[in-house]
Amino acid sequence: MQSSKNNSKLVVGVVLAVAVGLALLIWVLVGRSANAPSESLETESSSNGTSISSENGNNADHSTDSKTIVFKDNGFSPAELTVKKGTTVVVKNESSDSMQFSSDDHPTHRLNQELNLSVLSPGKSASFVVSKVGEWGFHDHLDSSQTGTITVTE
Ligand SMILES: [Cu+2]
Repeated sequence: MQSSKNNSKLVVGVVLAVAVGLALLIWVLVGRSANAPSESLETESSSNGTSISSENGNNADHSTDSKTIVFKDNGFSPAELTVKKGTTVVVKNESSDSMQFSSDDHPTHRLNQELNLSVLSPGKSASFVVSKVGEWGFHDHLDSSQTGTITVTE
């Protein structure tokens, strides 16, 4: 009798354990499948959100990838520059005189007019974005002996 009681207790215990195990398993599975879409939605939406903003940020960073040409009393530095199409080229006047960054040819500046900037006093800078692939000569319009070349690639 005692052993059968113990056996039935054991059986009840095993059944309970299995039932609890199954319940846990179902809970986990249901929880996962229920969580999975919402999680992926959340990550999708958040990754979309962040990817859009970060892509925009990155694209902005990439598209506003910028190179600087410094103009000093001894000329342009660098005088020869290769950049990708879409690059912003910043021209900074660190010389002691005003200068005017201009496309060749002097004095008409028609080779690539996107390079033409207005006069920069000492310490000032300005920029332009290159969109035309090619090799473009430039000069300081106020001292046309100062020259350089921007090569724009795809
Ligand atoms: Cu000129």
